Amino acid sequence: MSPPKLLFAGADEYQAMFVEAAASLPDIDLVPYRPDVDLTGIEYLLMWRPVPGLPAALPKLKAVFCFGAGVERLLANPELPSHVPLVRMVEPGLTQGMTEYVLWQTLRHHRRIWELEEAQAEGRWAPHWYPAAWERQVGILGLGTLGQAAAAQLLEYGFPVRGWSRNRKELAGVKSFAGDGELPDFLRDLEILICLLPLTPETSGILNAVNFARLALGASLINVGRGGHLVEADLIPAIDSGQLQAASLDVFAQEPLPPGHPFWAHPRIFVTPHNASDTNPASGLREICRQIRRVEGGLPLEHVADRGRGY
Ligand code: NDP
Ligand code: OXD
Repeated sequence: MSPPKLLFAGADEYQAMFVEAAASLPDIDLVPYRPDVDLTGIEYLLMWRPVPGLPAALPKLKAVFCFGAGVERLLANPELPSHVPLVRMVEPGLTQGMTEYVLWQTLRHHRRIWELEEAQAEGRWAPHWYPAAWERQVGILGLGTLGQAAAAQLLEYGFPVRGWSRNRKELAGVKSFAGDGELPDFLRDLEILICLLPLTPETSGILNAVNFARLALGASLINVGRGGHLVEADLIPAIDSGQLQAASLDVFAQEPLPPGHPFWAHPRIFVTPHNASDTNPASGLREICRQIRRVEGGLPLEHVADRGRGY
């Protein structure tokens, strides 16, 4: 029997890498998407940006795998049939990449690396003081797959970690806050705030001036969730007033970040191109194969997005 066909309509720049990784996987027949591709017999779809007309052209579709962990764009696509499950990407490569980014940026803010870089650029020998990791309050908005992995890594490095989620968590070493009512207590006096939330109507705009004012004076922001979490107009005034010392932003209201946007040139804003973490072709496809085997074996899919919750 021939293996199930998986149509790759993920990020175009990754297509060749996925085709290569799929060549060694006997469980699937990966079909790269092109407008003229033969769609006969496609049962599974790997998708990132909605492609007009695509789900409708696939009458045998059993599941859509989102190319990333954030499903807000695909959930908002009216062309996605309500009976077809949408699966969030949960795979070790994506988790590893995010854990690295969060640790890297947390250490950058903890040690105020930019002061050393500025001093070197000016040829100044300028040692500076920094607290011990265990004296630095770090908080993660969103304690899901990625937030939990980041929390575990930060704990390893000695940072005290708080987390905020809808439902309270029992995670060794993490102080858990749950629901809107506990958000102010979660934020109070935090020195490094990391956003790893999904974008939903409830979380949109959560990184705003009111919440910045609840943090410790001179706190840092790391936004790796979505651009829509940040009220962009509130950020530079918060940094310029000293409420925040700096920010690392991987995601933006408009991507690519437009030329001339004030974030590009601000000395206390570190910009990365929505690249904190990406699905790894080999481990991502292995995970999709595992899920397809579940479906073909009559088992339920895992990590199915909940359309009501929006993530
Ligand atoms: P999960 O679905 O596993 O976790 C989401 C977390 O957010 C859960 O802990 C959930 O709470 C919490 N949450 C959702 N809504 C609320 C709310 N209204 N109030 C409080 N907590 C809330 O997602 P992942 O960890 O896999 O991914 C998180 C996000 O990271 C993605 O949606 C995406 O936007 C972003 N991302 C960014 C990448 C990048 O490169 N920049 C790469 C990958 C992901 P509960 O546990 O109680 O349900
Ligand atoms: C994701 C992303 O959602 O890359 O996985 O942003």
